[in-house]
This record gives sequence, C-alpha cells and structure tokens, in this order.
Amino acid sequence: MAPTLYFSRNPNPRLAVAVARYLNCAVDFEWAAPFDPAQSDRFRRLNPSLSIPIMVDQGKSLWEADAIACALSMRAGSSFWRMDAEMPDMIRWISWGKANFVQACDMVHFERGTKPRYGLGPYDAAACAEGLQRFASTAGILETHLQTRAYLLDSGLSYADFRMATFLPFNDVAGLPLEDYPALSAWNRRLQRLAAWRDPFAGLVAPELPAIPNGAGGDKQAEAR
Ligand SMILES: N[C@@H](CCC(=O)N[C@@H](CS)C(=O)NCC(=O)O)C(=O)O
Repeated sequence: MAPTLYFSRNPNPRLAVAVARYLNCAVDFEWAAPFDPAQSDRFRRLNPSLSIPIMVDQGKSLWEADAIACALSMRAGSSFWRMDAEMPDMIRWISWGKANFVQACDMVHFERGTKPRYGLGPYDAAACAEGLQRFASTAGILETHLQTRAYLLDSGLSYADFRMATFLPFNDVAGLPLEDYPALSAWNRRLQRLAAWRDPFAGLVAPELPAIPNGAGGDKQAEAR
C-alpha cells in the first residue's frame, strides 16, 4: 500500500509534495488542515505539534519535511537525497539554510503573508525588518556560492536546493528583493523550470490558501491603518 502524504499549500507541505512529485513516488496525497479543531484530534495522534507535512506508511507516522524527503528519496532509489561522499555537503546546506536563509525568508513571509492570511495578529515591523536584514546577509553568502555553480552541490540538483528555496514560490507575498542577487535569482529560475517545483499541486485536490485581506501584505495593511 502506498504511503499517505498529508499536505496543504503552505511552504513546508509544498516542499514535501514537490519532492514526491519530482521523484515520481507512488504516494496518496491527502489535503489536510490539522489546526482546524474538527481535524486536530485525528492529527494529534500522527504529529503532536499538528504540523504538516506528515507521511503515514504502514501505520507509522513520519513528520518534518526533511525526514519525509529522505524517506521518499530512499523509496525511489534516488540520489536526490545524497547518500554518498556529498552527503555531508548536502546536510551542511540544509542545516545552514534552515537556521539562516530559510529562516530569514520565513520571518518576512510570516509577517507579510501567514499572519494576515490566518489573522494571527498585527504586523510586527521590527520582526519584518530583522528578517529582511537576515535575508540580505544570508542571500549574499548564497550569491557568492551560486556564482560558480548551477546548484548548491557541485554535482547538481539535490534536496538541499528544494529546502533552501522553500519560501521563494511565495515571494509574490513576501516581496524579498531577490532581484538584487543575480546568481541567486538565476538559480531560483532554474528551479522554477522543474514542473514538480513550479506546480507541485497539479492535478491534486488542494484548496487554495485563505486570501490575504485587501490582497496586501501585512506591512501594506499596517500602513493603510
Ligand atoms: N519544521 C516543519 C515545519 C512544518 C510547518 O511549519 N508546517 C506548517 C506549514 S509551513 C503547517 O503545518 N501549517 C498548517 C497548515 O498548512 O495547514 C517541517 O519542516 O516540516
């Protein structure tokens, strides 16, 4: 029986779905909203934090997009998750990314996207400014690295690229100044040419995310008040 991957259109579930689609894994995709009180009891048994993605395989639940990506790559017999001499380098970028670049993107996207989308409180200008400042310093590091290679690893595309780019498909909302970093922008465009990354939800039953009130980011709403 194929594993079930519970997902939504938010960044981390999107990442897991993109990996499954990229690897052509036999997976049953099931849209979920575990924070909806009507669903939370069911999902708490699968992940105590209620976060998705969650993959359930033969009754065993696995959560965290990185762990799911590793499991999917192993199932597919793929080197997308490197198991060879490059594995430390891949883990370096996943680890650094999550604590730095991805985290910076998340901070800005949270203020401009997630908060107004889900009514999670007022826009925090200081948090957004800190995210933008962290984006600038970490994007600079990636810019230098990507000036001499197409992807993060010397041998080519790997899961580290998908993880690093987690929030970039949401940049219409986050408004990060990607265009200030030509090599980083070129890498992002390269990823967007992959159908599984560009549109991982093609053909899936996946309701759109709640609209952002007034169609604006949190900062624009704050300015309007
Ligand atoms: N560290 C976790 C983060 C998971 C997470 O933050 N998931 C959010 C979406 S980005 C979530 O469950 N949101 C509820 C939803 O999408 O319905 C991972 O990498 O999988």
